[in-house]
Amino acid sequence: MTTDYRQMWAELGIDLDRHDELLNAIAPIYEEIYLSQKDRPKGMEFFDFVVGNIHGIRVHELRKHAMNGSKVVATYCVFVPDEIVLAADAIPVGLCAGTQFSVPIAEEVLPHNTCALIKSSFGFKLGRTCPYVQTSHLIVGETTCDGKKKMFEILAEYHPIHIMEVPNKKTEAGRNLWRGEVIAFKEAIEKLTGNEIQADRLDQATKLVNDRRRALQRLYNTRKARPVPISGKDAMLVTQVAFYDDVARYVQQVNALCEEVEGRIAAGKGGFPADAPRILITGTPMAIPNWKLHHILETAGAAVVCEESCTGTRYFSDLVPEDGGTVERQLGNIADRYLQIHCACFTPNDERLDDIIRLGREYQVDGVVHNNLQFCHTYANEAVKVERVLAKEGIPLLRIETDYSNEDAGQLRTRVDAFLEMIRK
Ligand code: BJ8
Repeated sequence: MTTDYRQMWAELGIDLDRHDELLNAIAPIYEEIYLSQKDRPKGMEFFDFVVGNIHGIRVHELRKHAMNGSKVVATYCVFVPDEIVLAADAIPVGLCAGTQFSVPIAEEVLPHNTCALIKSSFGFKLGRTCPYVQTSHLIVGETTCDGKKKMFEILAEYHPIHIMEVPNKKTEAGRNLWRGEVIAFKEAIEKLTGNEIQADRLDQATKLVNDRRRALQRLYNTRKARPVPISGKDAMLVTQVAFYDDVARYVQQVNALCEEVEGRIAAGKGGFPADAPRILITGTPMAIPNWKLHHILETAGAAVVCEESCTGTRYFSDLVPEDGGTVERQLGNIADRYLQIHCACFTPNDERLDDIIRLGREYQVDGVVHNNLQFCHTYANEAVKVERVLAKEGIPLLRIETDYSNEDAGQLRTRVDAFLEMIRK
């Protein structure tokens, strides 16, 4: 892969030596974490191929699109409505933000005590190691947390940025503010692309993005079965790839995978023994290639059956109504749906607590792991309430605070082993 696309990466301004180091580091990790799993669904081959070519084929597609005069819009948060970007004939793409590799580069500028997700994403731009950001014409940031908000101010010195203001409260005033932000975003995208968004295009884009949500809902439903027919690692990878891939192709691949996995359920076939402890992970998102916690849990004998996070259920659980008909009405539908995301940036955010309990029951979990990126204060504080509601429900909880490095892997393993032992008693 490094030889095939070198010319393209050089043209994108990528630091080739550093980039080689990054790709060379990811390949063996993927091999160890993913390819070593036994009896995986055949449908995972597509996702292995996507990761194996993560900076190649898809970037090439985006670049071709850009060379034809179209635009690529990069995002860091599930609050940014892909529907609007697609309706203007632009392509949305979620940016790399899940590796320790880019953290030290970011720390040359940003404070050390900033969450790894923020540092990783900033480090990719600063170190010129992410071809997605290099291909994009606009980064869309948001005001979800203070660290990101201030990082975007600095990132704006390196790349064109549009910021969406996300309200702190889901009140009527908050809803109106957010509706205004969605309209402003639509106008910014129209200005960027030179395309005025039409009602039929917005309706089509809504249907397409809903298809992606429906496919992921279908996949997650299979994880409710006992034995669970697909590993948590694989299921999460499928969600992670959603942020990069062409939407229509992705929907087709996920549905094909679901068909196969549903066949496994019918045959009583699972990736884990039926009595493997079933774990729900909740908390901060896990961007590619952050697979650490799933790997530790599943190699310790647990089955991760659900993720309540933005690389999990928060990404796809609610559909946008498909009854638009006018641009104005559909923008309202979009704004209202996105405001249903239960991110810890809201106060109060009790709906997330309800979600955790509901998902715990639906997926018949034996325990919950609260995954917190170090220095993420919103999720760390909300974990106090998560702990209380789970205690009331009698569901064991393990609170983890970690980053992207592997330094704490041994310690995490010990804590996970003790947690699973307690569950098994
Ligand atoms: S909607 S969870 S994707 S903001 S982990 S950068 S909150 S300090 S990622 Fe998120 Fe959107 Fe919310 Fe989802 Fe800040 Fe916390 Fe870091 Fe975070």
